[in-house]
Amino acid sequence: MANDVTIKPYPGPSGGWGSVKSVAKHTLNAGRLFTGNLALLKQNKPDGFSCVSCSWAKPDKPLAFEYCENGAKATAWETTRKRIHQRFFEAHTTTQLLGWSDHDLEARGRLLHPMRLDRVRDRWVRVTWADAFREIGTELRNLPPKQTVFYASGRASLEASYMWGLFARLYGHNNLPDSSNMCHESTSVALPEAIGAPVGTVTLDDFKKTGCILAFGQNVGTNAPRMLHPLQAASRRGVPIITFNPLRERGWERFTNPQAPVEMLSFAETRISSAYHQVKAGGDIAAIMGLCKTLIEGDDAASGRPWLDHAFIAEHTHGFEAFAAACRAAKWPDLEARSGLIRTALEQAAKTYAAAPSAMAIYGMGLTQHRTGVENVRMVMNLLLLRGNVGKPGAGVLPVRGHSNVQGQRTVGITEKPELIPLERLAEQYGFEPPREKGMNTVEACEGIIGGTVRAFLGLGGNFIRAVPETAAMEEAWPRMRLTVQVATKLNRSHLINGEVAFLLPCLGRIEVDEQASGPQAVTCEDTMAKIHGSRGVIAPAGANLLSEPAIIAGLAKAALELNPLVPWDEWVADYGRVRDAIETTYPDVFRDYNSRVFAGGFHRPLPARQRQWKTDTGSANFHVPLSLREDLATDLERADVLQLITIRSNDQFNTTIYGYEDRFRGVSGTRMVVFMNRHDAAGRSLADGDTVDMTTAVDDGLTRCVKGFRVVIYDIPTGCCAAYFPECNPLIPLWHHAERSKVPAAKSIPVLLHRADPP
Ligand SMILES: Nc1nc2c(c(=O)[nH]1)N[C@H]1C(S)=C(S)[C@@H](COP(=O)(O)OP(=O)(O)OC[C@H]3O[C@@H](n4cnc5c(=O)[nH]c(N)nc54)[C@H](O)[C@@H]3O)O[C@H]1N2
Ligand SMILES: Nc1nc2c(c(=O)[nH]1)N[C@H]1C(S)=C(S)[C@@H](COP(=O)(O)OP(=O)(O)OC[C@H]3O[C@@H](n4cnc5c(=O)[nH]c(N)nc54)[C@H](O)[C@@H]3O)O[C@H]1N2
Ligand SMILES: [Mo]
Repeated sequence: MANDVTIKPYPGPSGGWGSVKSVAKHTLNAGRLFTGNLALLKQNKPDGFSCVSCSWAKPDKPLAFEYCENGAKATAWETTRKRIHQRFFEAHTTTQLLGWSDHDLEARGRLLHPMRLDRVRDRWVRVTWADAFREIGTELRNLPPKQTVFYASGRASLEASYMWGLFARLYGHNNLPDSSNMCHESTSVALPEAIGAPVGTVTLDDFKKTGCILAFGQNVGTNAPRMLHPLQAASRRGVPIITFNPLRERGWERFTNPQAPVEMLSFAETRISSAYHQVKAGGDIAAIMGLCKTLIEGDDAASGRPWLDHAFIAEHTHGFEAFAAACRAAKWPDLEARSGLIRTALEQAAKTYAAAPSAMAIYGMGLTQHRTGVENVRMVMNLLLLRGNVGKPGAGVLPVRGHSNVQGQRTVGITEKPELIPLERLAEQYGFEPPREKGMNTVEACEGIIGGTVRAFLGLGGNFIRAVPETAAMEEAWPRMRLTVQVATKLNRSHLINGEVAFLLPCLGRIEVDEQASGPQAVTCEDTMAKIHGSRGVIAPAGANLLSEPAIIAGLAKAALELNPLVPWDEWVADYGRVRDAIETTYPDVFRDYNSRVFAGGFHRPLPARQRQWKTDTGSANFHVPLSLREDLATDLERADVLQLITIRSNDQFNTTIYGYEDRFRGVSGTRMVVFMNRHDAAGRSLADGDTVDMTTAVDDGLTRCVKGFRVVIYDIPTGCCAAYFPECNPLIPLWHHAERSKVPAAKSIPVLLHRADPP
């Protein structure tokens, strides 16, 4: 429950004593001070488990404590001693539970038994695994495969993900939306076009060699805190770190390493960013255009050292002239107005970048979750290409992925795009005719659910209904589906709104020992630097009746599909090494000698762009001219009373999992119902700090979208933007408000109107 509300600026650095206190609180809350701490010693270690929080890279030589504040919270949350017993569901109908907060639902603890929804009594009722599989199998056999959706949240291992994707295709569809569709899909569209690689090119080693770091739209202190270590080291070497973010995120400002006793005892802080530019939400194209214009015109005028890497541009790129012409033609007043930054600041940033022998660009949801998400990423690539900053030491692009294996799921087949799958090989390996039509991504699945063409939804983890846009219409349409099945560790809102026939299947978490016929199993994941490594559970399972994700997928598949001797589901479950062999057969180039290499330190997936080989349509790295400097032509953003709402994560959450009500770095404690606003925007609306407002979406499509009861917090944020937390604000996002082509919901630029709430 939310407790006393305090809102006051936080003076401390990221990390530091605040982080130590927070870890202690969450470990104690989970009742896990001892075993939880022991588990932490194995976190991100070669003989231990891979953190279940973010996808940040695991170093070759891990620290004694290779975890961060938020990784520790994720471990405490999964390894909690709290359990949801059957009597809980006897005592609560799902309708009653809909009134509970996200925090309170998950805080009840781990799910223990498979359950079927009793619609008459409106309650979850315990069933056997055999009955659950049989009944779901019967339903699936009666449904048209093309009208079913198999969602995956990005946590499942490579083994489970491969089996999930194969199950979908054997069943007969490519409807495999995943959390990446709400996240880095803009990257997955933009980077292949630009450099022929779907993922980032930077490795941890590049941090040690880089001459400059540019950071756009990522919140390191909360969402990838272990990146603060290489950033701290780079800053200490004098590497300029230039950050673009509407909010002054503490992680990009300063850091105290909580694992360095001298630093802690002396309260020493390291400055992280050397320059911080509070770009307007959606202003990055204009800002980067300003940098590129400075570089190109500086180079035009240079008599001595060139500003651009001409040899690289000539040998390796395509489209430079058109891009350079667009930059020269861009007008500074437009760039300033769109970015909210002044010319001299952009010129200075460009000069710092131009002086560095190498540079890397880091980015996150602040770029991908815009209508121009794909173009934003292309602009980052333009900037890097101008100075040959790909495929050389210390240089490259670093999209910071979200879930711990979200990148890997794509690598082994979780995608709705059949062209990304070696279908011929699958056909040969398993003797079947794989479906060849494009499947549904997340937005398309939502459209199908609302429109009634999707009849069944199976979710491998996640909290789909809470994470997607258009909450009201989704919650209204969801129960019209025939079948909904959720595989989960903890109770969430997606388990309270159900299809006609519904099952909730509890699984082991990655931290738990996974005992199968051949002994305890290990799984594998791919991190944000495309490194594939092993993970072994270390603590006892939360319950004796839990199954692993591979075992659940195999159970479902066997019940729903005709027997196929070429797909040895049982043998795979008995020994996950056999799944890895199968993955290697399907993807021999990526997973060569998989079983032997992955547990001997892991291996990087081959990325031709790292060697300056460009698998693009032109055979070169491609420049791209942005279509517009504007974020959004479809909505009324130009209206003076409209603000662009950025939805953000607090320091006490992992996506829809709300650990608590403490957003330390932003100084908010005891509540999540706040909207951060610029002083002038508040004054212009006769609002003051502490006032309560409702928000509605400022679009004209016949639907009213509203969220109520947000406390105004006057904050250091550019005018024209405001910020509030995800997922509380998801009811405001129209389903059609998404990035062009990648269809990532534009959660960082929702046009909203604020209204003073009526007095109670
Ligand atoms: N502890 C914790 N760790 C996590 C998660 C979590 O919820 N909690 N989630 C995981 C997942 S799935 C993901 S995808 C990642 C998300 O990690 P991030 O990519 O950091 O995502 P957000 O928290 O949404 O923060 C986006 C940042 O972009 C900024 N921003 C917003 N709009 C703009 C813009 O127009 N331009 C620029 N330049 N900046 C902008 C915001 O101020 C904010 O700092 O983290 C992963 N790690
Ligand atoms: N407005 C707005 N919306 C957003 C975003 C935003 O920034 N703003 N971000 C988007 C992004 S980047 C993402 S990735 C999505 C996240 O969307 P999802 O991935 O769907 O959501 P999560 O909150 O990560 O899922 C949490 C649930 O996963 C289950 N779970 C946890 N561990 C396991 C496990 O090991 N196995 C299984 N089977 N289940 C498990 C638990 O039951 C838990 O309740 O949200 C998106 N939505
Ligand atoms: Mo994400």
